[in-house]
Amino acid sequence: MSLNEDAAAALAKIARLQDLLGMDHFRAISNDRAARAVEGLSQDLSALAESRESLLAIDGIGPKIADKLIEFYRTGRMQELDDLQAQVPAGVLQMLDVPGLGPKTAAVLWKQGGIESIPQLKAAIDSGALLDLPRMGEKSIQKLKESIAIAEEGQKRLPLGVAMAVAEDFVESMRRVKGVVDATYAGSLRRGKETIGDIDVLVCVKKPDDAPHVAEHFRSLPRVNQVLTAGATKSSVRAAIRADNGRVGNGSTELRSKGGEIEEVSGPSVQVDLRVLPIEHWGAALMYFTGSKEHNIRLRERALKQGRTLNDYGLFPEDGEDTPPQTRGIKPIASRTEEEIYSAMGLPYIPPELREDRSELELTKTPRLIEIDDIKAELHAHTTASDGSMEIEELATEAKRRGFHTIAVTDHSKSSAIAGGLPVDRLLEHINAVRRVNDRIKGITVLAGSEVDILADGSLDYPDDVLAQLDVVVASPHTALSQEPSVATERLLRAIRHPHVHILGHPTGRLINRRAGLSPDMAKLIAAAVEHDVALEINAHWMRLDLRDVHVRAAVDAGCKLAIDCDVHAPGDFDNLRFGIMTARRGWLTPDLCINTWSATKLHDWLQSKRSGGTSNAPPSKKVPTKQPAKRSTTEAATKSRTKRS
Ligand code: DGT
Ligand code: CA
Ligand code: CA
Ligand code: ZN
Repeated sequence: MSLNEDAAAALAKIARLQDLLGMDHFRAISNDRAARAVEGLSQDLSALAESRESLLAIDGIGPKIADKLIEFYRTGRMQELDDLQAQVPAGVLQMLDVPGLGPKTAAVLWKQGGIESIPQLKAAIDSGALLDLPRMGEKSIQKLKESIAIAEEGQKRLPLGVAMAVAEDFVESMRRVKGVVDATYAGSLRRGKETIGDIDVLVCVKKPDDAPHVAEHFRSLPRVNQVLTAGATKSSVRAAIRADNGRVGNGSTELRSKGGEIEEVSGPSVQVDLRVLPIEHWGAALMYFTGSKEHNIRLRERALKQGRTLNDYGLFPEDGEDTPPQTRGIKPIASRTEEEIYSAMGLPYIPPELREDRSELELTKTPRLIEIDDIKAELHAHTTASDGSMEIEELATEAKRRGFHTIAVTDHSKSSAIAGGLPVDRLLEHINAVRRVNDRIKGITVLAGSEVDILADGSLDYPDDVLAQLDVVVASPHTALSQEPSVATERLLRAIRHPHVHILGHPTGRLINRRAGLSPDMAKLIAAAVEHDVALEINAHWMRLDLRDVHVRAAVDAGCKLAIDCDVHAPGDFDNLRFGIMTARRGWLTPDLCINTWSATKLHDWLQSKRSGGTSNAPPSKKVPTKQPAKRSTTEAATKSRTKRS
């Protein structure tokens, strides 16, 4: 499927380059026509490209195009495309990707205006120089300006937490529309990827006649500020991301303090794609539009091997016909639910977060991945003592309200001066204050900890005898985040080997879309963490998600302990837990390896085990009412329930 799409894109690009370079327009037309033919193919190109004849049988594909497709299938490239691209400056190629900027206009800008990049184009618009060129009037320049703004915005992928708030708003609105049976988000958002290209919303209707008004309703929702395409069953819009919506304005102070960067990453709008579907093939469509493309490709290959064909309408018997089975009245083998389809293909249900073609089709049963209700402790939280917004007691009360048996107070250490890090004497007072709250409050254990800076050389920001008095030590890098990978590895290894460290906090220090952070040798860190019994943190804030999914997977494979923590600075930060859970699930994490899922006794014993010197005066675990929350099977329910309680 993605092969078809990529091949079609390559042909379309050839056409645009031919027009840009002023070559024979008829050749451009035939490449463009072929691109659309390939895009509309119901069969995968990989099956067709084996025989030139079957390609030639397709309307719109002649001998030259067939050869290009075979070349693309075999090598992943088209020589002709490479040759054309070599004749055009890189900046002009980028200009071609601006929606609404056609090749003829680009040619005028480039050849006659000497404009070779988007920044140059913007400058020419601002200076009024564009008006001197042919084809350029006030109106077309205004349109061009808008298109550039959209293209630049579109290049940014949105952080998961930002996209989620928008998507849930759409889904909730669509659920209330008359005739709608169900609505959900699919795509990368449902898979819990750390960034989202666009939001895919699926709506299920009982009667096909309802589709047009449902789609119309979608396009007129208050967030919609531009309609890109409008159809009865398909529409695309750009939707506003408002800072006053949900958790967007609710980031931690640590992150917010850096000059409104959250507004900046959020960007003003995001594309939302809608598909309206009948209930009969809801499962097949949900599966198809959840992706990933790579997972879908593997599934289709598997179906073909089983003598079947899988598409967004269902799993059908393969009969060698070119026309899609659903248009010929063929009854699907399975189509209503994802479970049915996976099952008919001899597979266990595969949770969306695993659908990345990372060996998930080798599973023989659905793994019991971690869920939000498994989490019983928050081990990384700040108070007003450093840069948090809550007093110790408020924090503890909020944690208790959310059903945790343990909350660790881990304010910043002395070197984090901007974040109000505590010098040793104030830390010692703070420990006492935490102990007093713990004595007073019932139903939750409040632990005295610290988020201690890992200094550039890997030493910790407090002396050992001070660290030994803490119940929990989260060691995190906050500065020198552009160190060489080998230096970063040694630095973090040193922290892991420190006998008083329990958790390595946000190990790389990256901020999504903002800062790459450290690139240590993760395999070495994981091995050391296993050896020294240190938990690696998945920081649940959507701007961090650090560890990232692939590193979680490596840690899980190595049997490394993991912590999922919200790095709480404000009450709303607890709501970010779901994003940490999604990341953990993408790393195939089961509850046992996650220390936040353990019973109070098990967790406190483990923390204590790193205090064998006996210097700690940690409080004993408290009895907490054990109400076991309902287990949920679907991701959405699993990751949402905690926020619902707030
Ligand atoms: P994104 O939006 O870049 O974060 O990633 P996705 O995975 O949400 O991708 P998107 O929005 O382009 O498409 C949503 C899902 O729909 C995708 O994961 C697979 C499926 N899909 C949509 N169009 C196509 C297509 O033309 N070919 C294939 N293979 N799959 C498609
Ligand atoms: Ca998407
Ligand atoms: Ca999409
Ligand atoms: Zn922190």
